[in-house]
Amino acid sequence: MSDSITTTLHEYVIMAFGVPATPELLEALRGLYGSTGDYTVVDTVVNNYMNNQVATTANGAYGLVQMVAQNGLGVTLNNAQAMELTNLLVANGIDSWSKLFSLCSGLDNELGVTLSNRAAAAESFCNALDTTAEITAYATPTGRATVAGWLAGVTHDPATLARARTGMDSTMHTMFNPTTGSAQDGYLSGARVFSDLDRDGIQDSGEPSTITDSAGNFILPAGSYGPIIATGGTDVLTGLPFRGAFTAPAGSTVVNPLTTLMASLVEQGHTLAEANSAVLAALGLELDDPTLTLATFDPLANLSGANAVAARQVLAGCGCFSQQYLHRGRLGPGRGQHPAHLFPGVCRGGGCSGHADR
Ligand SMILES: [Ca+2]
Ligand SMILES: [Ca+2]
Repeated sequence: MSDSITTTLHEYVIMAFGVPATPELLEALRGLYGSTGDYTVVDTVVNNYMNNQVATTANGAYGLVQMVAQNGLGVTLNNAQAMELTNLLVANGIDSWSKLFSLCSGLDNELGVTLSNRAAAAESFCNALDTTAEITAYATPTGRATVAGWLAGVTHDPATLARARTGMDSTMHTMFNPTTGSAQDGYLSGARVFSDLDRDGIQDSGEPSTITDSAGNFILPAGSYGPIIATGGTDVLTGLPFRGAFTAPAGSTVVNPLTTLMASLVEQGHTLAEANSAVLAALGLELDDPTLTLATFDPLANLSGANAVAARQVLAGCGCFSQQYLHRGRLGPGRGQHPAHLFPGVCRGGGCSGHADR
């Protein structure tokens, strides 16, 4: 169910906890609302909970104001600012936690949009949290920290909400399970693979990383829910060093030139399904198995059997992009290239057929 009450309750839970409500918590809060038809009981719960936290939080009340601003609005306040804001709020009659929550919930500026976008992402998460395994994983400290990081990536920018919602079930799977996959031009051995949690194209400290084995396989730990980037290593088909960088949308099980195109589209706010269709259409490809996408289809593993034709077509597409763009550095992460600009003419006409059998 999506209505203004649900949205408001999600906003309140985000401000208090920094993570989405579980279906169970949301239902409990809706029950409190339903018992009165207004927020009086919910407000009492909010005030009791937050007042209990004051004693246990560093910096007391203004430490909690800092937390609410960070969790809900994405605003970082230093101690002095938090103290000043707290005094200002109280001086203006915002003298209870429920009044503060209500004030934040009603903001109609960028900060308010951040909070409502986070509530929308939280609602998607809450709706997708529907198996015992997911609920159990979310109840662990690591699970909650992972999801808090995911939610903190949502701002007033609608693209951040679209990205957070993209493939919610597979996003959730990646949050709570290791990601296994393979890096490929030919398979890339000894390549560095990392999860770009903050999506800046650079491997930062704290971002999970690993090195591919001799067959190009990698395992990233649970919580690696950002785009996957592979650099370096050796192409085991040619024996040549790989000097480029490939990217794949979060949750992918392959990283290759075509996932790089998909990742670029997803980064612009397209869904995984849209990105998959766009790349397939641009290259005139069709996957025989409709449950697969380019983010999960391993062409090198399908060179014989039912998917052989598709596999050869995908490799042909990979080869074309490798040759014409990636190796010239025109499609590196952070280059800001729109894949649509790269599509016309590629893989049509001369110069490409030779890659089909590589
Ligand atoms: Ca689920
Ligand atoms: Ca990064």
